[in-house]
Amino acid sequence: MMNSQFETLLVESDGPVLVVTINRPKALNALNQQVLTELLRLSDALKDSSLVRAVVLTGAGEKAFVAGADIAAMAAMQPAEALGFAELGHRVMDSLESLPQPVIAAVNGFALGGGMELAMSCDILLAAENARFGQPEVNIGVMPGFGGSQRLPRRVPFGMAAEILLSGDNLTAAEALRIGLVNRVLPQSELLTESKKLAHKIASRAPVAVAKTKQALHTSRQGSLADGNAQERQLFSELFATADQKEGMRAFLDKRPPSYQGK
Ligand code: DAK
Repeated sequence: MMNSQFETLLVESDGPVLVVTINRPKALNALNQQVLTELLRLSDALKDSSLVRAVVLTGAGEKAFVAGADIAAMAAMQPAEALGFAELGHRVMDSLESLPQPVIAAVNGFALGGGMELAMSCDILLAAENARFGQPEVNIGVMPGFGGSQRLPRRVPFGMAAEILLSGDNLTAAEALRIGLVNRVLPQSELLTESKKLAHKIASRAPVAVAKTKQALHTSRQGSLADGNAQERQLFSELFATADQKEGMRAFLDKRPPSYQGK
């Protein structure tokens, strides 16, 4: 994954962990067409990468993760164009969510509107103390367009989602922790280190098992328990065709650490 392929993203490999930084600090990393297109391109490349085992997504600077969809770019849109923009946003969020690699959002400041939606398309959210979350779309005459009305009530209690979506108010990092939107709140100076540490831990586990677990986890938010369990049985059985299943269990029985190949 080369930095030179992107103008609005910084990508940096740390062994099996890829750190992706949205880099438009002058606009508080707001999501315009270019950022969205580049995120989609990155995600397409990642899904076939056997080198990257976990991803950390963050924003440039100490002020914002992503302050939203780009209001300047949206201001003059007519409905047809808005639909196209929302479709692009949805493709990006769906694509990140369905990556085989787990994605950790390291929320280093404002995560508003499209920024909160982007964070919610990641599997795990860690926040800096100065992080602020919100879906302020109703304040500017619109509603969430990148999945916020659907992903937020799947992550936090319905009434909390309703208040956040309908009031347009921001939440502090402590409030986001209390409602379970984020897993941990960390000093800004420790956010990236801790996010990478968790990513490295995940990257050390059996990769196919991690990917299938992520798939089952996301299925749990969609259909019935019976359908989810049917998928779980299927995915579980498929893992017994991997070398890593043999290795993981053999290593346990031999009392030594496993060495995984990702197949
Ligand atoms: N878009 C574009 N530019 C933004 C931006 C945004 N979302 N947020 C900040 N900026 C820009 C500011 O305009 C400013 O630019 P300059 O004036 O320097 O050129 C620069 O970033 C620094 O921001 P501030 O000067 O405002 O910084 P402050 O510290 O004073 O305030 C703030 C920080 C985050 C509280 C404030 O910038 C703010 O309120 N930003 C807007 C936050 C917001 O409302 N975000 C949600 C956007 S709406 C849809 C598709 C998508 C969506 C909806 C519908 N369809 C297609 C149907 C999604 C909507 C959203 O995400």
